[in-house]
Amino acid sequence: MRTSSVLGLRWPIVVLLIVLLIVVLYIVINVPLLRGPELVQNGSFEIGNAQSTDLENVIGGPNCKILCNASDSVFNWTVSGPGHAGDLCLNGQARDIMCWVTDATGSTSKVTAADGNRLVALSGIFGKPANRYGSVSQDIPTKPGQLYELSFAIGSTAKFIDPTSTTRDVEIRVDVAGMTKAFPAAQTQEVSHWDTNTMRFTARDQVTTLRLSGEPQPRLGGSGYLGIDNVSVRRLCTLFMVVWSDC
Ligand SMILES: [Ca+2]
Repeated sequence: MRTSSVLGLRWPIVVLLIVLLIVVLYIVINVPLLRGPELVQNGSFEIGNAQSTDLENVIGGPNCKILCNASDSVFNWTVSGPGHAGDLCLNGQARDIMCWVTDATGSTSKVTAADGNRLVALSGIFGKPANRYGSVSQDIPTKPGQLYELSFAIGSTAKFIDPTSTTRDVEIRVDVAGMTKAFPAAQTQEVSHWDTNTMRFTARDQVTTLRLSGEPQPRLGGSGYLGIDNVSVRRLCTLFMVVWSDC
């Protein structure tokens, strides 16, 4: 008895190949792709006024510029924070809300940048509780309904633990497009350790505010150095969307 065949293949094998082809095609057209320009300006914190000013001085050695609340030293970013209790800049704003490391390569702290030669330590330079760490935020252009991917690096270290704290468990909280998500800093034995984290969000407005804040992990209440660098937001499209909607 003869068995039906296509190109010499038995029908069950032909059906299996067709199913596999459909599955592969489905996966390929639905794989998310990063598209379009970088939407975060100065995401690596490389650009700004790195000189000492009347308000904000650069401390040599760690090469840290001590920022006041609402400082304009780091271009494109809005910086804020409560700083240290009772410690104010000459303009009356909170002092040491965070530390902008202006030359990581030459820093005596040996904390390196994740990208380039500069980074921000949301913890500031003088030890303080993590509930007084700073935030960086930026408005980025978005399209309502469009999917985006945020990526950023969190820096941690085995050094610089606040002596008044018994733990170093800190995190960066992201607030974007109505979403909030916390990313713990890694425990490390290294002097300078970076982890890249990603998060996807769907824009609701034509301008989306991205905010990254240093804070203690809720149950642990830690303290210590908390770095941030290399912040990026790109549009995210599937191949299907690229072909059919020019995403
Ligand atoms: Ca950088």
